[in-house]
Amino acid sequence: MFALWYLTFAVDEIRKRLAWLFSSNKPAAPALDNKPANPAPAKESAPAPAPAPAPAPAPKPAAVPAPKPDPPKPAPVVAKPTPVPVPATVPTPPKEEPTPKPKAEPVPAPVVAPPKPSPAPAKPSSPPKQADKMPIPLPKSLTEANTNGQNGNAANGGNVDERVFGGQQAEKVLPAAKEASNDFIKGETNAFIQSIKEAQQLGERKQDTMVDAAVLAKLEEGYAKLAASDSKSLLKKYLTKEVFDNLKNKVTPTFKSTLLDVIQSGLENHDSGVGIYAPDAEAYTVFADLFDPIIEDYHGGFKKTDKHPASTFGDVSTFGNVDPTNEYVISTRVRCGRSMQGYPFNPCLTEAQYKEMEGKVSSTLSGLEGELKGKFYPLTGMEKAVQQQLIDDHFLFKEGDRFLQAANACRFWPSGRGIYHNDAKTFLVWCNEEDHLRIISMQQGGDLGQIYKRLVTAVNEIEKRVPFSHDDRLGFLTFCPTNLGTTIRASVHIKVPKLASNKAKLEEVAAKYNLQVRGTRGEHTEAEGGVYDISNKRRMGLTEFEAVKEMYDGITELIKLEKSL
Ligand code: ADP
Ligand code: CIR
Repeated sequence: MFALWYLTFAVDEIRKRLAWLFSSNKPAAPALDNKPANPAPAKESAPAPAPAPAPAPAPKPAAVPAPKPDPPKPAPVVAKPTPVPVPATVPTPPKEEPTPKPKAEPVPAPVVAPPKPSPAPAKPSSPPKQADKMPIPLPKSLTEANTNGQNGNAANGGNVDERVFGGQQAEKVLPAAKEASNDFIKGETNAFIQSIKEAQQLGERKQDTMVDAAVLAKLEEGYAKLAASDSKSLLKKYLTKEVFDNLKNKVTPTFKSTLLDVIQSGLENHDSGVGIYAPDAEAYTVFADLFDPIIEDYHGGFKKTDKHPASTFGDVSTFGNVDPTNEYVISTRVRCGRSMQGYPFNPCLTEAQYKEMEGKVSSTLSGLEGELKGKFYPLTGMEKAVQQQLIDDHFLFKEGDRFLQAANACRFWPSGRGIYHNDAKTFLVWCNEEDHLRIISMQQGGDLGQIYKRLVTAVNEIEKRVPFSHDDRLGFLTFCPTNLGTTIRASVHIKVPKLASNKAKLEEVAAKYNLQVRGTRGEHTEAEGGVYDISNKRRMGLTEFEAVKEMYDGITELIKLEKSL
């Protein structure tokens, strides 16, 4: 009778502990709104020149709670030095605790050195989801006592044996009954421990593929609003309900980036042209159902089965002056983007990494000679007037880009951001704005040949010193899918008043030659004084040489047309 009572008691006790164990592991109910208590300044609709130097922007609790903890598994997609397979930039385990992934900061700003990729951090995003990372704890009574055959700590509640047989009660127990019960309990306990371990493993596996409730709620809400909007973005065009449902629970293996990390810029900015970014290189694979059709649409037919050609700058002395009579073209610029191996994209970078990268870029560029010789200017500490002048003169990236901010790409601004340029400002390198590096060659007039030659020389020199992320299919890896492949944007600032008298017509004609029209201060800006920025649109599925030629040929045709009107 007594033995039976003990057995019942003991089994019941174990059940209770098991229940506690599982309930204690449930992810804390995530707040539906992850925004920080002090929400960052409302989204600016324009690059509004950031005023005050803004002290370290308080991490804005990303719109997305994505915790991005340590990067454990070998990401399938990892960036390789130059020629590499699918994955991309990848990381090494985060060096520091994931910091909150602030969403966007207003104020902006600088660079670094030698190759050697450094450890990649975890994705600092919103409040680290503790529940995701914490292994399910075993009750002390089970881990210590039952597994070791020793008594647990009574102060902590003691283990089952102690609570059943300990103290006064134990003395009243018949030795045989105690032994029988003990064996039974131990057997049951071992089975429980085994099942708990299995549950832990299952839980950990699940955490790799599950998205928490707060992210899902934001996704559902954002998707519904986008679907009901008149947005012309490629995001809206290709994020069908089917694709959305298929992707909403996925996360990237290393940084745990979610669909929200990918699309939140387009969800917050319905006037986006594209609307998505890759928070980390693996996102291009995990969220391929969305990236692939957008890439195909933007890059003029680059299919998911296509492979980007090998990097080919071709004969740099091929191009001449795109406007020999100097009547239309004010200035010409060719840029390319590069991501440093071993570092993820903006949303996953820690502040320490930003600074480390800046150091590497700065020291690497300090080794350049001749026409490329220059100096690195960190944004941190740069006088506002100097910064604004550089922006006004089209040398420096603007500040407060709401599309980038919404994508969590402006965290820790201006830390790690900066610009390198030679004295003539014909060769420049942006550090850690949208991409890790933007390598730029530009000058007044239309001498594309000279500008391209300078760019190619610079890229070759820098590539000797820094390993960049490259994928066999996608080419050079960048944060925005519009820049993949060659990453080349060759543009002219041009005045074609007759053609531009009808902006829609200008865009239509430009599109015929695969050209894109932007405003004077770049993307998402208006033309000032009739000056348009016209450049090659596609960057994938063709070589660097062909991308530049596309601009050269197209502008030549536009000038002919302007002359004929
Ligand atoms: P990107 O994507 O190439 O970095 P943006 O559209 O953001 O381009 O423009 C960045 C800066 O480069 C802007 O200040 C823009 O005016 C300037 N820019 C682009 N093309 C030219 C050009 N041909 N001549 C002078 N400035 C240019
Ligand atoms: C948009 O969707 O309009 C912005 N996210 C910009 C997209 C393309 N431009 C870019 O800088 N690569």
